[in-house]
Formats: sequence, structure tokens, C-alpha cells
Amino acid sequence: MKAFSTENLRNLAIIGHGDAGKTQLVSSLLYVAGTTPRWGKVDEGTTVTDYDEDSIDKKVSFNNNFAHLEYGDTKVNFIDSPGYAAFVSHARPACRVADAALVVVDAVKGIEVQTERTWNYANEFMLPRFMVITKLDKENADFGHAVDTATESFARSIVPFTLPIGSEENFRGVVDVVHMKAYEFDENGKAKEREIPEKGRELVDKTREKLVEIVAESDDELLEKYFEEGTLDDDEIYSNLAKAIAKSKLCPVFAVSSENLVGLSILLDHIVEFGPNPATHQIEVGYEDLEDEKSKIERKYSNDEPFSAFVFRTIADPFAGRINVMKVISGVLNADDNVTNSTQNVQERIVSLNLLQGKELQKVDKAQTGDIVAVVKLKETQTGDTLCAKDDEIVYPKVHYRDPAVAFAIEPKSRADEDKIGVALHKILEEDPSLKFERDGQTKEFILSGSGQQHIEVVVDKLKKRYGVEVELHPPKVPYKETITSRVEVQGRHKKQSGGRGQFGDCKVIFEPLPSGGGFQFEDKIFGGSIPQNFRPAVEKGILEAAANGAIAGYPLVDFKVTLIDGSYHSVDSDEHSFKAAGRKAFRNAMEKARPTILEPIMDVEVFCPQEVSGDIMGDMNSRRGRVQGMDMRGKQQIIKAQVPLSEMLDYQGRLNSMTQARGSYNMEFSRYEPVPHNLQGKVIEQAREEGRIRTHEEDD
Ligand SMILES: Nc1nc2c(ncn2[C@@H]2O[C@H](COP(=O)(O)OP(=O)(O)OP(=O)(O)O)[C@@H](O)[C@H]2O)c(=O)[nH]1
Ligand SMILES: [Mg+2]
Repeated sequence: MKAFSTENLRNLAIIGHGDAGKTQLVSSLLYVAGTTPRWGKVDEGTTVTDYDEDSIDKKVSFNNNFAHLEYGDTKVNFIDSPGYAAFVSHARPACRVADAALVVVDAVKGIEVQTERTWNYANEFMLPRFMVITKLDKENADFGHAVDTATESFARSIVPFTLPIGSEENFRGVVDVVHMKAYEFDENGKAKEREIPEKGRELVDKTREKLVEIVAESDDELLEKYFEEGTLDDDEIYSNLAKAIAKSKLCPVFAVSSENLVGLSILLDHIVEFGPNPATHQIEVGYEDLEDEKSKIERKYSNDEPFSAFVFRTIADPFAGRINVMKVISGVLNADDNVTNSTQNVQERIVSLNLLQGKELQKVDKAQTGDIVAVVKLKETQTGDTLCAKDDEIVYPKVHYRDPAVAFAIEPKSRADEDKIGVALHKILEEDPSLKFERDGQTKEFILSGSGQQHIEVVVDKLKKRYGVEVELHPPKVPYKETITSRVEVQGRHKKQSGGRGQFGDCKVIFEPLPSGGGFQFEDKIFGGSIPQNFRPAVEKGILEAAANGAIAGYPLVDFKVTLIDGSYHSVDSDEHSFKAAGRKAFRNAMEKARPTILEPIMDVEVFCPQEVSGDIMGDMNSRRGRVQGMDMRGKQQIIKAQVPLSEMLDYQGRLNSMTQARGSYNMEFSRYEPVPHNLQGKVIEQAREEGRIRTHEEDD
């Protein structure tokens, strides 16, 4: 395949609610464009982008996958992102690198909870948007209603570029309101021009009028001309529509069916004509050193700039090995190039440069600015890294995932499983940065955290099927933390005389609370040499070690500051070990007076439900210690926003299903930590004791 110039590239993030029809849309577009000779179907497990065994089985996309098509002189790259709550966070990195988002909306359901969430991701990156109303062939599909809910949800100009001709099973064609033409489609999705039907003509004219007004209002001169002449030239309209889309002032809407291949080729025409190319961004900001705000560097989206690329996805392919997918932000990347991974400060050689068509790697010689390419067999490179020219280093900031919402303990079923679990999980985590895996310091359990039960279950499945590792999943745990609530000054003195050389360390420190999220700070305020310089870090280490085991229930103590003010030492008996022990002792003494308390995660929860059950939903929220923040309507759906402690949400899905006859859905994201109310702390402590989390400190003495 030839290398496409920047102007002829379109990078689209396909985003939207779970099951909206994103993957099918991509597969149908590939077929209509003649890229794939066979028409891939989700229901037959034959799409290009849902290629892994699990996706085929469950008909769900789990991570970003890739496809591309050639349409005239233009190459369109698709990033097909997941829409189910547990996996939707991957749509964020997709939005980070795309030049426009294609927001896919189910014509029967209208805007749904993850449509809003992914729309917000696109907002974060100021991404221009196209909206596709799909499944218009289905019973109860309603284009007008879907557009109305979109307008209600996203206060901005959302205007159809195409309108449907016919509805439900008779949805056969579209009117292109921009060019004022109408089309019908044959069984291969090929468009045949027809006249604009009289029925619905009024809506066509009104929509067209609205587009012309938007263009006129974008520019004073045009506005004047519009007032004088009552309309504008077509060319003026077209070029200004493209500008309005690029500036996110206008979101065009398209009517399609991926099942009947209606409207798809016209959608492609518009993507090519009006979609922003990568150079529309103009510049990308990176840093010489990420830690230093002032070391800012700008790169133009141009082949003439030094090479730089941002890696936003890693695939652990069972055959090819590790595949890093990246967007070329500036310059040109050639197969055989030697480049620098500026995030990790290592050199890498581009041995194998490819495009990805689903799982298929297609070798290419080079990639120009703006293209999305897959590099196989890099040694160290990970998701979030920057690759760049050796002599022109730049680092781009990573896309951060939110903290995982729930944690599960997983237990290897046998010794053999325990041996293999580390390597297997390492590979799975490489592919999915929204997961976290750690060993609990106190209970020694393997803790796997993710965005929900479904997320973790998919990992457990993959461990078994792909890596042959069997684990048992224990009920979810709440990642409590602890903190202190008052300032205290304490001494920590460690002295031991047991034959031979003794041990001696002594420190005086102040413990004080930091605001929520403040982490840990250590300040050395010793004047003179009451503790020699080289022993002071040992005091800090000792305190941190003790803090990891908490003060009340064995959960890590956070959000506090320690100031070292004084101490004493012994010229023979003092050593690092003694001062660490002194630090631990200071910690324990402090905890007796600093009024420690337990913290629990509070979640932002959004519930979508039918209006008639909203009273029940709110009552139930109250019984879960939830605070309702607001209510809103989306078409016939009610949205309830609340803040609820995680410990009260562990069984929510089941309860929501029974309250709404499975018509409700919800979204949950970590917000912050807050103290557990006093009357409930006893229960948390009791539970921690049962788990063997609370340790005695005898070993310190
Ligand atoms: N009738 C009809 N069904 C469709 C259409 N598009 C998709 N579907 C069906 O809708 C279901 C979901 O389609 P997908 O393309 O997997 O949806 P998705 O948005 O990719 O789902 P996730 O990636 O899991 O979020 C499948 O059963 C498709 O066959 C359409 O235009 N018409
Ligand atoms: Mg999908």
C-alpha cells in the first residue's frame, strides 16, 4: 500500500454506548468501500475489528481495534472502541489520537449513558465530531427522536447532513441535505441517485436553511451577504461547513443502516469532504522533560518536522508478539529507522512497520505524519510512550486512566497456576492499562482491580483460555485507607543491648494531617547534627513501612506529613536499621494520639432509568448512604446523579435490574476518599481482623 500524505488521511475514533453498532458500522463501511471482499458481521463473528475469540463469543468489543480503507485518494483509519461500561475507558486514548470522533447512536435507543461519557472524552481532547444514527432498519427506529435527544444532551449545533427516506424495514435511501441530492442503495451499498421525494420536503428545506444560517453566522462578511442575497454560494457553504466541524461548532448527523448498507457510501463521501485531516490540529505540545513545565516543545503536523509518535495501544499477539500501535505526530517513520523512546530513555529499532487491518499485519515501508501504524518487536516500548528522532527528543504526556473502581482477590488454583500467573497478568496488563494488579502487603493476596466485575471476569477468562492459568475469584473488596486527624509531636526511641554491639536510634517528629489526596510528605528540619545526615532517610523509611500497615484496620495510612525536628545518636551503636526502627516506633506513638480514622472510596454514580421508577431508585440510593446530586431527562429516560460509597455499590447491578426490569443502566467512577462514619468503623475493623489484616508489632521490638 502506498504511503498517504497528511491531507489525505482521516483518523476516526468510533465511540458510543455498548451495542450501539460501532463494530458493525466499521465492517459494513469496509465492505461498501470494496476493501474487504466479504461482508463481516458481528452476529456471525466475522467482523474485522472484533477478531479475538472472546469478542466473537460474547459479541462485545473489549479494547481498541483498528481498520482502514481507501476511498479515492483518501485513507480512512478507524479506531473501533468499546462501549460497555467496563471497557469504555479505552475510548479516551482513542479520542486522544483521532482527528475526529464518529459518535454512533442506536436509532431505537437514542442517547445512552456511555454515549454521554464518550462524548465527554471527545470534549476533553476538543475533538471534532460526526454523529451516526444507525440501525434505522429496525422496528421502532426513530431518527427524529434520536436527533432530539442528542440536541438535548449536548447543547451545540447538531444538524443532519443526511435525512432518511423511508423508515424501519422500508428505510432505503437518504437525502444529502448539503448537496441537495437523494440516493437509494443496492444490496452492496452502492448509491444510485434519485429525486428528492416530495414527502418530507419541508424538513429537507428547513434543515438546509439551518446549515446555511450556521455558515452565515460564522463570519461577518458572509452574514451580510446572506442578508442581502438570501442565500450563499455552494462553495462558500461547503468550505465553511468543514471549518465549523473542525472547530467543533457543528456536529453533522448521518442516517444509516449497517444491516441494509443504506447511507454508508454517502457517509464516506462526507467524511472525506468535511472531515478534518491530521494537520488541522496544527501543533502538538510535548516536553523535553515531562516534569518541567517550562521545557515545552511544539511540533507541527508536518512531514518536514523531526519524527515523533505517540504509542496509545499495545497488543499481546499470540503469534507476532508485542505490537505497539502509534500515531505519527510529526515527520516520517521508515522501516529500519533507529529511534529513541524518550519516555523510557532507550533506543529502539523499527524492524517491522505495518498497518493493522483487524488482526492482520500489512507491511509498509514508511508512514507519514498523521498516519496510524503498528510496530512489531520493539524491546521496551509500552502504551503511553513517545518515540522520536534521536537528535530531536520530545516526550508527550501519557493518557491517564482513572483509578480502577473495584478490587477482587484472585487465588491461583494450583501451585503451577501460581507460578504462571505473574507472566500472564503482565501481558494482560500491558494490553489494558485500566487494570491494576498488586500483592496486598498484609494479607499476601493477589489483588486485581478494574472498572467492574465484568471487567475482572473477562480477565479471568483470558487467563484460562489464552494462558492456561486457572484462578478463583473472591468477592470484591473495598480499598479502604486510613489517615490521621490531628497534629502531634512524638518521640521514637529504639534501644537494644543483646550481647555484642547494641542498637540505638532516636528521633523526634511531628505528624500532621494533609488534605484529601495529599499523599505523603517528609520534611527534614533538624538544625545541627542531632541525627547524622546519612541516617535521616532511614527514619522516613521506617515511618513509611509502618504506615503501609495502617493504624487501625491494617489499611495503608495516607495524606499526612512528617517533619523531623530532633533526635540523638550513639557513635558506635547507631546504624540505619536502628533509625528505621526508631521511625516505626515514632509512628506507633503518634497513632495513639493523632486520632486516626478509616477512609473509604466515594464514587460518582450516574443511573439511567425509565422515569416511572426514578422514585424507587432515589429511595434505594438513600438507603445506600448516597447523596443525590441532580436529575435530568434524556428523551423518556431519567438520569440520576449521585455520590455513593463504594462499599454500598458492590451489589448494585442486580438490584438495579430488579428495580427496572433490566431497563436501567449505570456508570460509576472513582471520585475521592472520605472518612467512614464513626458508627460504621467498627464493622470495617471487624472485617479486617477476620481477613488477618491487622498485625501486631512485636517483631519490631
Ligand atoms: N438491525 C441492525 N442491527 C445492527 C445494526 N448495526 C449493528 N447491529 C447489531 O447490533 C449488535 C451490536 O453491534 P456491534 O457493532 O457489535 O455494537 P458495538 O457498538 O460495536 O458494541 P460494543 O463494541 O460491544 O460496545 C449486533 O448484534 C449487530 O448485528 C444495524 O444497522 N441494523
Ligand atoms: Mg464493538
